[in-house]
Amino acid sequence: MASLPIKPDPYYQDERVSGKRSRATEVTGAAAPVLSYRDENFTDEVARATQPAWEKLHDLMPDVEWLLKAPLVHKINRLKRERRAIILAHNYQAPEIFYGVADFTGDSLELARRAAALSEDGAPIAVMCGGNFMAWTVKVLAPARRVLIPDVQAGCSLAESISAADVRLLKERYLGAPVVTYVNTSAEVKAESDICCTSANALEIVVAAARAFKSKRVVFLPDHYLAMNVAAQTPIEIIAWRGTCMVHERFTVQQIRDLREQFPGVRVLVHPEAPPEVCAVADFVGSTSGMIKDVGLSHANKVVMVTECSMADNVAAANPGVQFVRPCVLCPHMQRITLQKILACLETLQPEVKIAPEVAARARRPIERMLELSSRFKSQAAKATLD
Ligand code: CIZ
Repeated sequence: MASLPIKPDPYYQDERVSGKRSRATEVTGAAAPVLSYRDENFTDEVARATQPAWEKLHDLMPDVEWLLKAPLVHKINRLKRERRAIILAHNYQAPEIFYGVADFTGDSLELARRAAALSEDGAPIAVMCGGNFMAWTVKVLAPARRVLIPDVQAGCSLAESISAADVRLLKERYLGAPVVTYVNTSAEVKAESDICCTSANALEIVVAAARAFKSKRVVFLPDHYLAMNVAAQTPIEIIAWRGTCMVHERFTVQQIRDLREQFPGVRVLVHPEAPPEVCAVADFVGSTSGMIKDVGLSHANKVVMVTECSMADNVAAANPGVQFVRPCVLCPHMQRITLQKILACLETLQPEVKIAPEVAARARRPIERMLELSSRFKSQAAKATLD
């Protein structure tokens, strides 16, 4: 695998911003304690309306935190209905957003698909709770819809590592090689790319792109570790960029060894944005959606989630009875999205995502190619299962 010079990542932060946590808590699934406290914000109506979310969240946060958050959840849900808005929340969003206000949850591919499939008349406004690149993707796929993002600064260290000019230079240098671009990029970078991929379909897309371009090599942008993890599974030469995810790059093999020693028999799930040596000691390597499926399919009763903290919390809440060990790292960008900002965004209908129409039109093609191919992979897999 060839790789290109390291670019400084302007978003790189240290422990003060991107906190590391490690917890081994069991989400019991027992009924949520009834909260008898009432004040002018936490009223009977709020308590009743937010009870379903509290049932999911009570093992993850203290009562006093919910008393402050539930009134906001209630206000957001009311305003959302009035505005006929939909709230999309990425798997990395905080549990009160994921379980409290989201209409759709999932990885960026699932959310983009959802947004594209919904009629713009029925849901003219989409609020994207996730990274700004996810909101750009929604806007690219549904240009007539008003797309809002509660905090435009919710970026991504991967997206910030590469510009459209970098991609143009790469295309000149590796003439004829298809450019496969991870979804964690700007619309401008996507516009220069041949096809997009997510962590759920990176290998299949690389293989399909090499075949379509009759090329023995593929330029894969911008995640260096994801590129290395793909390169380990195919003879295709991968030309990689030097971007990294500031969350997943921080996990180490030693950490996994220590966890295995502390929790014998634990099933270790690792995201492919983690370094290859960490992936090598995992029981399962996959995207956020892949991890969620693995928890259900493996029937493991002790699981280590090697990923972002909120993602691990959300999966734990959905799987009572499984003991989750969460040696997680907080994504400071995802943490920028808060209930207060979602409410403000619905009140003011700002900040709205705008993309120059010519950039959007060019960025749409590689995303649509990916969506088309990944539905083909899905139907082939379904057919293989039936056969
Ligand atoms: O595609 C996504 O949503 C990302 C960024 C990661 C994943 O594994 O789902």
